[in-house]
Amino acid sequence: MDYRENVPLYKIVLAGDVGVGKTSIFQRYDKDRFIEHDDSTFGMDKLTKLLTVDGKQCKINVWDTAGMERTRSLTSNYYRNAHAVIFVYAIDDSYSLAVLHNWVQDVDKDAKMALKFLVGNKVDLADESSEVDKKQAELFCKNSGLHSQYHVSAKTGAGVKEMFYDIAKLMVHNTKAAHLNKDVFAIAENEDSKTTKSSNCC
Ligand SMILES: Nc1nc2c(ncn2[C@@H]2O[C@H](COP(=O)(O)OP(=O)(O)O)[C@@H](O)[C@H]2O)c(=O)[nH]1
Ligand SMILES: [Mg+2]
Repeated sequence: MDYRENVPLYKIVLAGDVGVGKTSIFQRYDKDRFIEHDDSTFGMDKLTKLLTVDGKQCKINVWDTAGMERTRSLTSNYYRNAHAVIFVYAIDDSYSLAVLHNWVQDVDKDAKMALKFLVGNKVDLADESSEVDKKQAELFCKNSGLHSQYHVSAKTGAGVKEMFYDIAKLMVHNTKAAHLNKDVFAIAENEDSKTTKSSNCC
């Protein structure tokens, strides 16, 4: 489908420390699979999905860091024109939540218009090794101006699809998001030939 058709496209980027599960969330959403791996440079790139939200079609363009956060080489281009940023921490690692304030600062600089979300990944480990309690996460959301929070497991798939759908729904109803669209269309057209792309309708 051509991006110039009248289907809004929303850029959603994943942010957060190495090892929290960004690539795994991306893959779970992309291909509904989980690949156990130890190599944190293992990374994906971008995907596009077509969704129908409240009877309206939209596309979401999800970006993964592809391991660039390891060398702190994430450029402002990564965040530029993002409609939404999902800050990921792992529920078994309280440090991964603590460091997110650095990421929020970058986003506030490079993607001022973006809506910000928090997601606690690895909820499948909640019984054995949960380190972050609900209150801590809530406080972080409040102090950092985040819109809302989710809990998911890339391993089991719990909550992943629902999170992206919910964010897409917020984008569809967010009038500010419409202003960014022209630029994101251009990015998507440029990237189209070299990205991981799938178009699944939910
Ligand atoms: N138990 C569990 N492990 C996960 C989950 N998501 C990712 N992992 C593991 O966490 C490690 C880091 O995942 P990765 O997706 O590479 O994180 P990234 O560096 O943020 O992209 C890998 O060993 C994954 O197998 C999850 O939901 N549950
Ligand atoms: Mg990764």
